[in-house]
Amino acid sequence: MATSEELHKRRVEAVARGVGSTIPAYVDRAGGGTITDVDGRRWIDFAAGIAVTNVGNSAPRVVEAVRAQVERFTHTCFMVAPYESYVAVCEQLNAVTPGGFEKRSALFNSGAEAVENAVKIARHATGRPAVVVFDHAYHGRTNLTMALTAKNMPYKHRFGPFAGEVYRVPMSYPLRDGGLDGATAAARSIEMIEKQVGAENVAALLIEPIQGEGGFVVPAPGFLPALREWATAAGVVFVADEIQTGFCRTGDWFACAHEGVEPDLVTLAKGIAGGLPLAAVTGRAELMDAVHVGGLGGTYGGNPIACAAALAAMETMRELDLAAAARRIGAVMGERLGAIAARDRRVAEVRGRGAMLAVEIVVPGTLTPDPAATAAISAACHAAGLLTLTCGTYGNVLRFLPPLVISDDELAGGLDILDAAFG
Ligand code: PLZ
Repeated sequence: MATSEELHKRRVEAVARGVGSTIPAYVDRAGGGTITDVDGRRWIDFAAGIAVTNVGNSAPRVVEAVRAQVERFTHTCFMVAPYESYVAVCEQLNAVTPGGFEKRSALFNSGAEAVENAVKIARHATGRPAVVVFDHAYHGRTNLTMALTAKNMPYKHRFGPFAGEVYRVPMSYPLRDGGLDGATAAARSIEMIEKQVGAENVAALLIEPIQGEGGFVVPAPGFLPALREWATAAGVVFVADEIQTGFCRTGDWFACAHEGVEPDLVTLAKGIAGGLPLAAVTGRAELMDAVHVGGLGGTYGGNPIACAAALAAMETMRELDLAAAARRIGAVMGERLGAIAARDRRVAEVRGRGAMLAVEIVVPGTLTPDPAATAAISAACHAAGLLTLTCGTYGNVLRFLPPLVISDDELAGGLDILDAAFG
């Protein structure tokens, strides 16, 4: 087998430079909480492929379901010749997402595509043009979702012009907004919408209940409920982007549930299918069904292999109670991160929920972001055998997203490496 170094040489000659990788090691196999490269080096996995392999890599039920489906048929296109698993995935999503009302779902391939479709549905159903998003938001890399995403580098730089009718308002970011309470932070955002856009022009308010790429920003309690309440009164479709927070990651099936918020539409991807590409929009039947027949779709949306994987992944989440596992992981991680924060003044804050935790790194005694220190700590983790990711508008957040099936030993081992990386 070629070595990672040899593969990297080939990659540089074959793969476009614009596609980056966190580590220069090439994967041979991955499972549970570990990734092994072609040279036999191992990393404890605190990335889960960016919050995708919540059920673990090659989870047994997923492997079995995919294998069985591949042998029956690989693709007919649901828009041409439909099949049961697509319907079954939609039934389950309608049942597990927050909100007791009648729902419908539609399936797509990627998170960005789900977000695009949520906006299409909200615009079609309301007849209004504007979409409101937040500072630090991340919603994808397609043209519309680049417009919805906040951060220029690397996501938007020189890729414009961008789609119109997108308006950005402040996020509740307790560390950086002087600790505004949720209701006050929401009032500030709402006033900006009403003054600068006009509620009657707004089709959708789109928000990550805990921001992912933007820095694992957890809004102050009350922020999401206040926005939800305003959206209801204003006839605005409240869209929760649960692409990173979803499928047990935060200790509940969906992050909105922690504050009892019921979105009109939810965008889903990542954790939904144990690593196979699948995404969805789930929401109120009257909004979803407002769109004319043929108005939603795509060649591969709800591919049968991905649907089989999703059914198996959701079964695994129920069987192993991965929401409870995420809460346990969060308790263990939170304690260790708290101890690091207590001794290292570069840690401004430990935040997140369940198995979606992060630390924000600053110049001690200030709130000045320190992306260089963040990158150095992350690099030390990689060198010592722990795969960590960074995020944040300022590149100064170290985030931890282990698979929810990680063993106690792997989790403890990973936290030991992290602890040592802080020095
Ligand atoms: N919405 C909340 O987190 C994807 C992006 C990685 P796709 N986040 C990882 C990168 O650098 O491209 C994401 C997300 C939220 C939407 C998306 C987009 O999902 O499946 O990557 O299109």
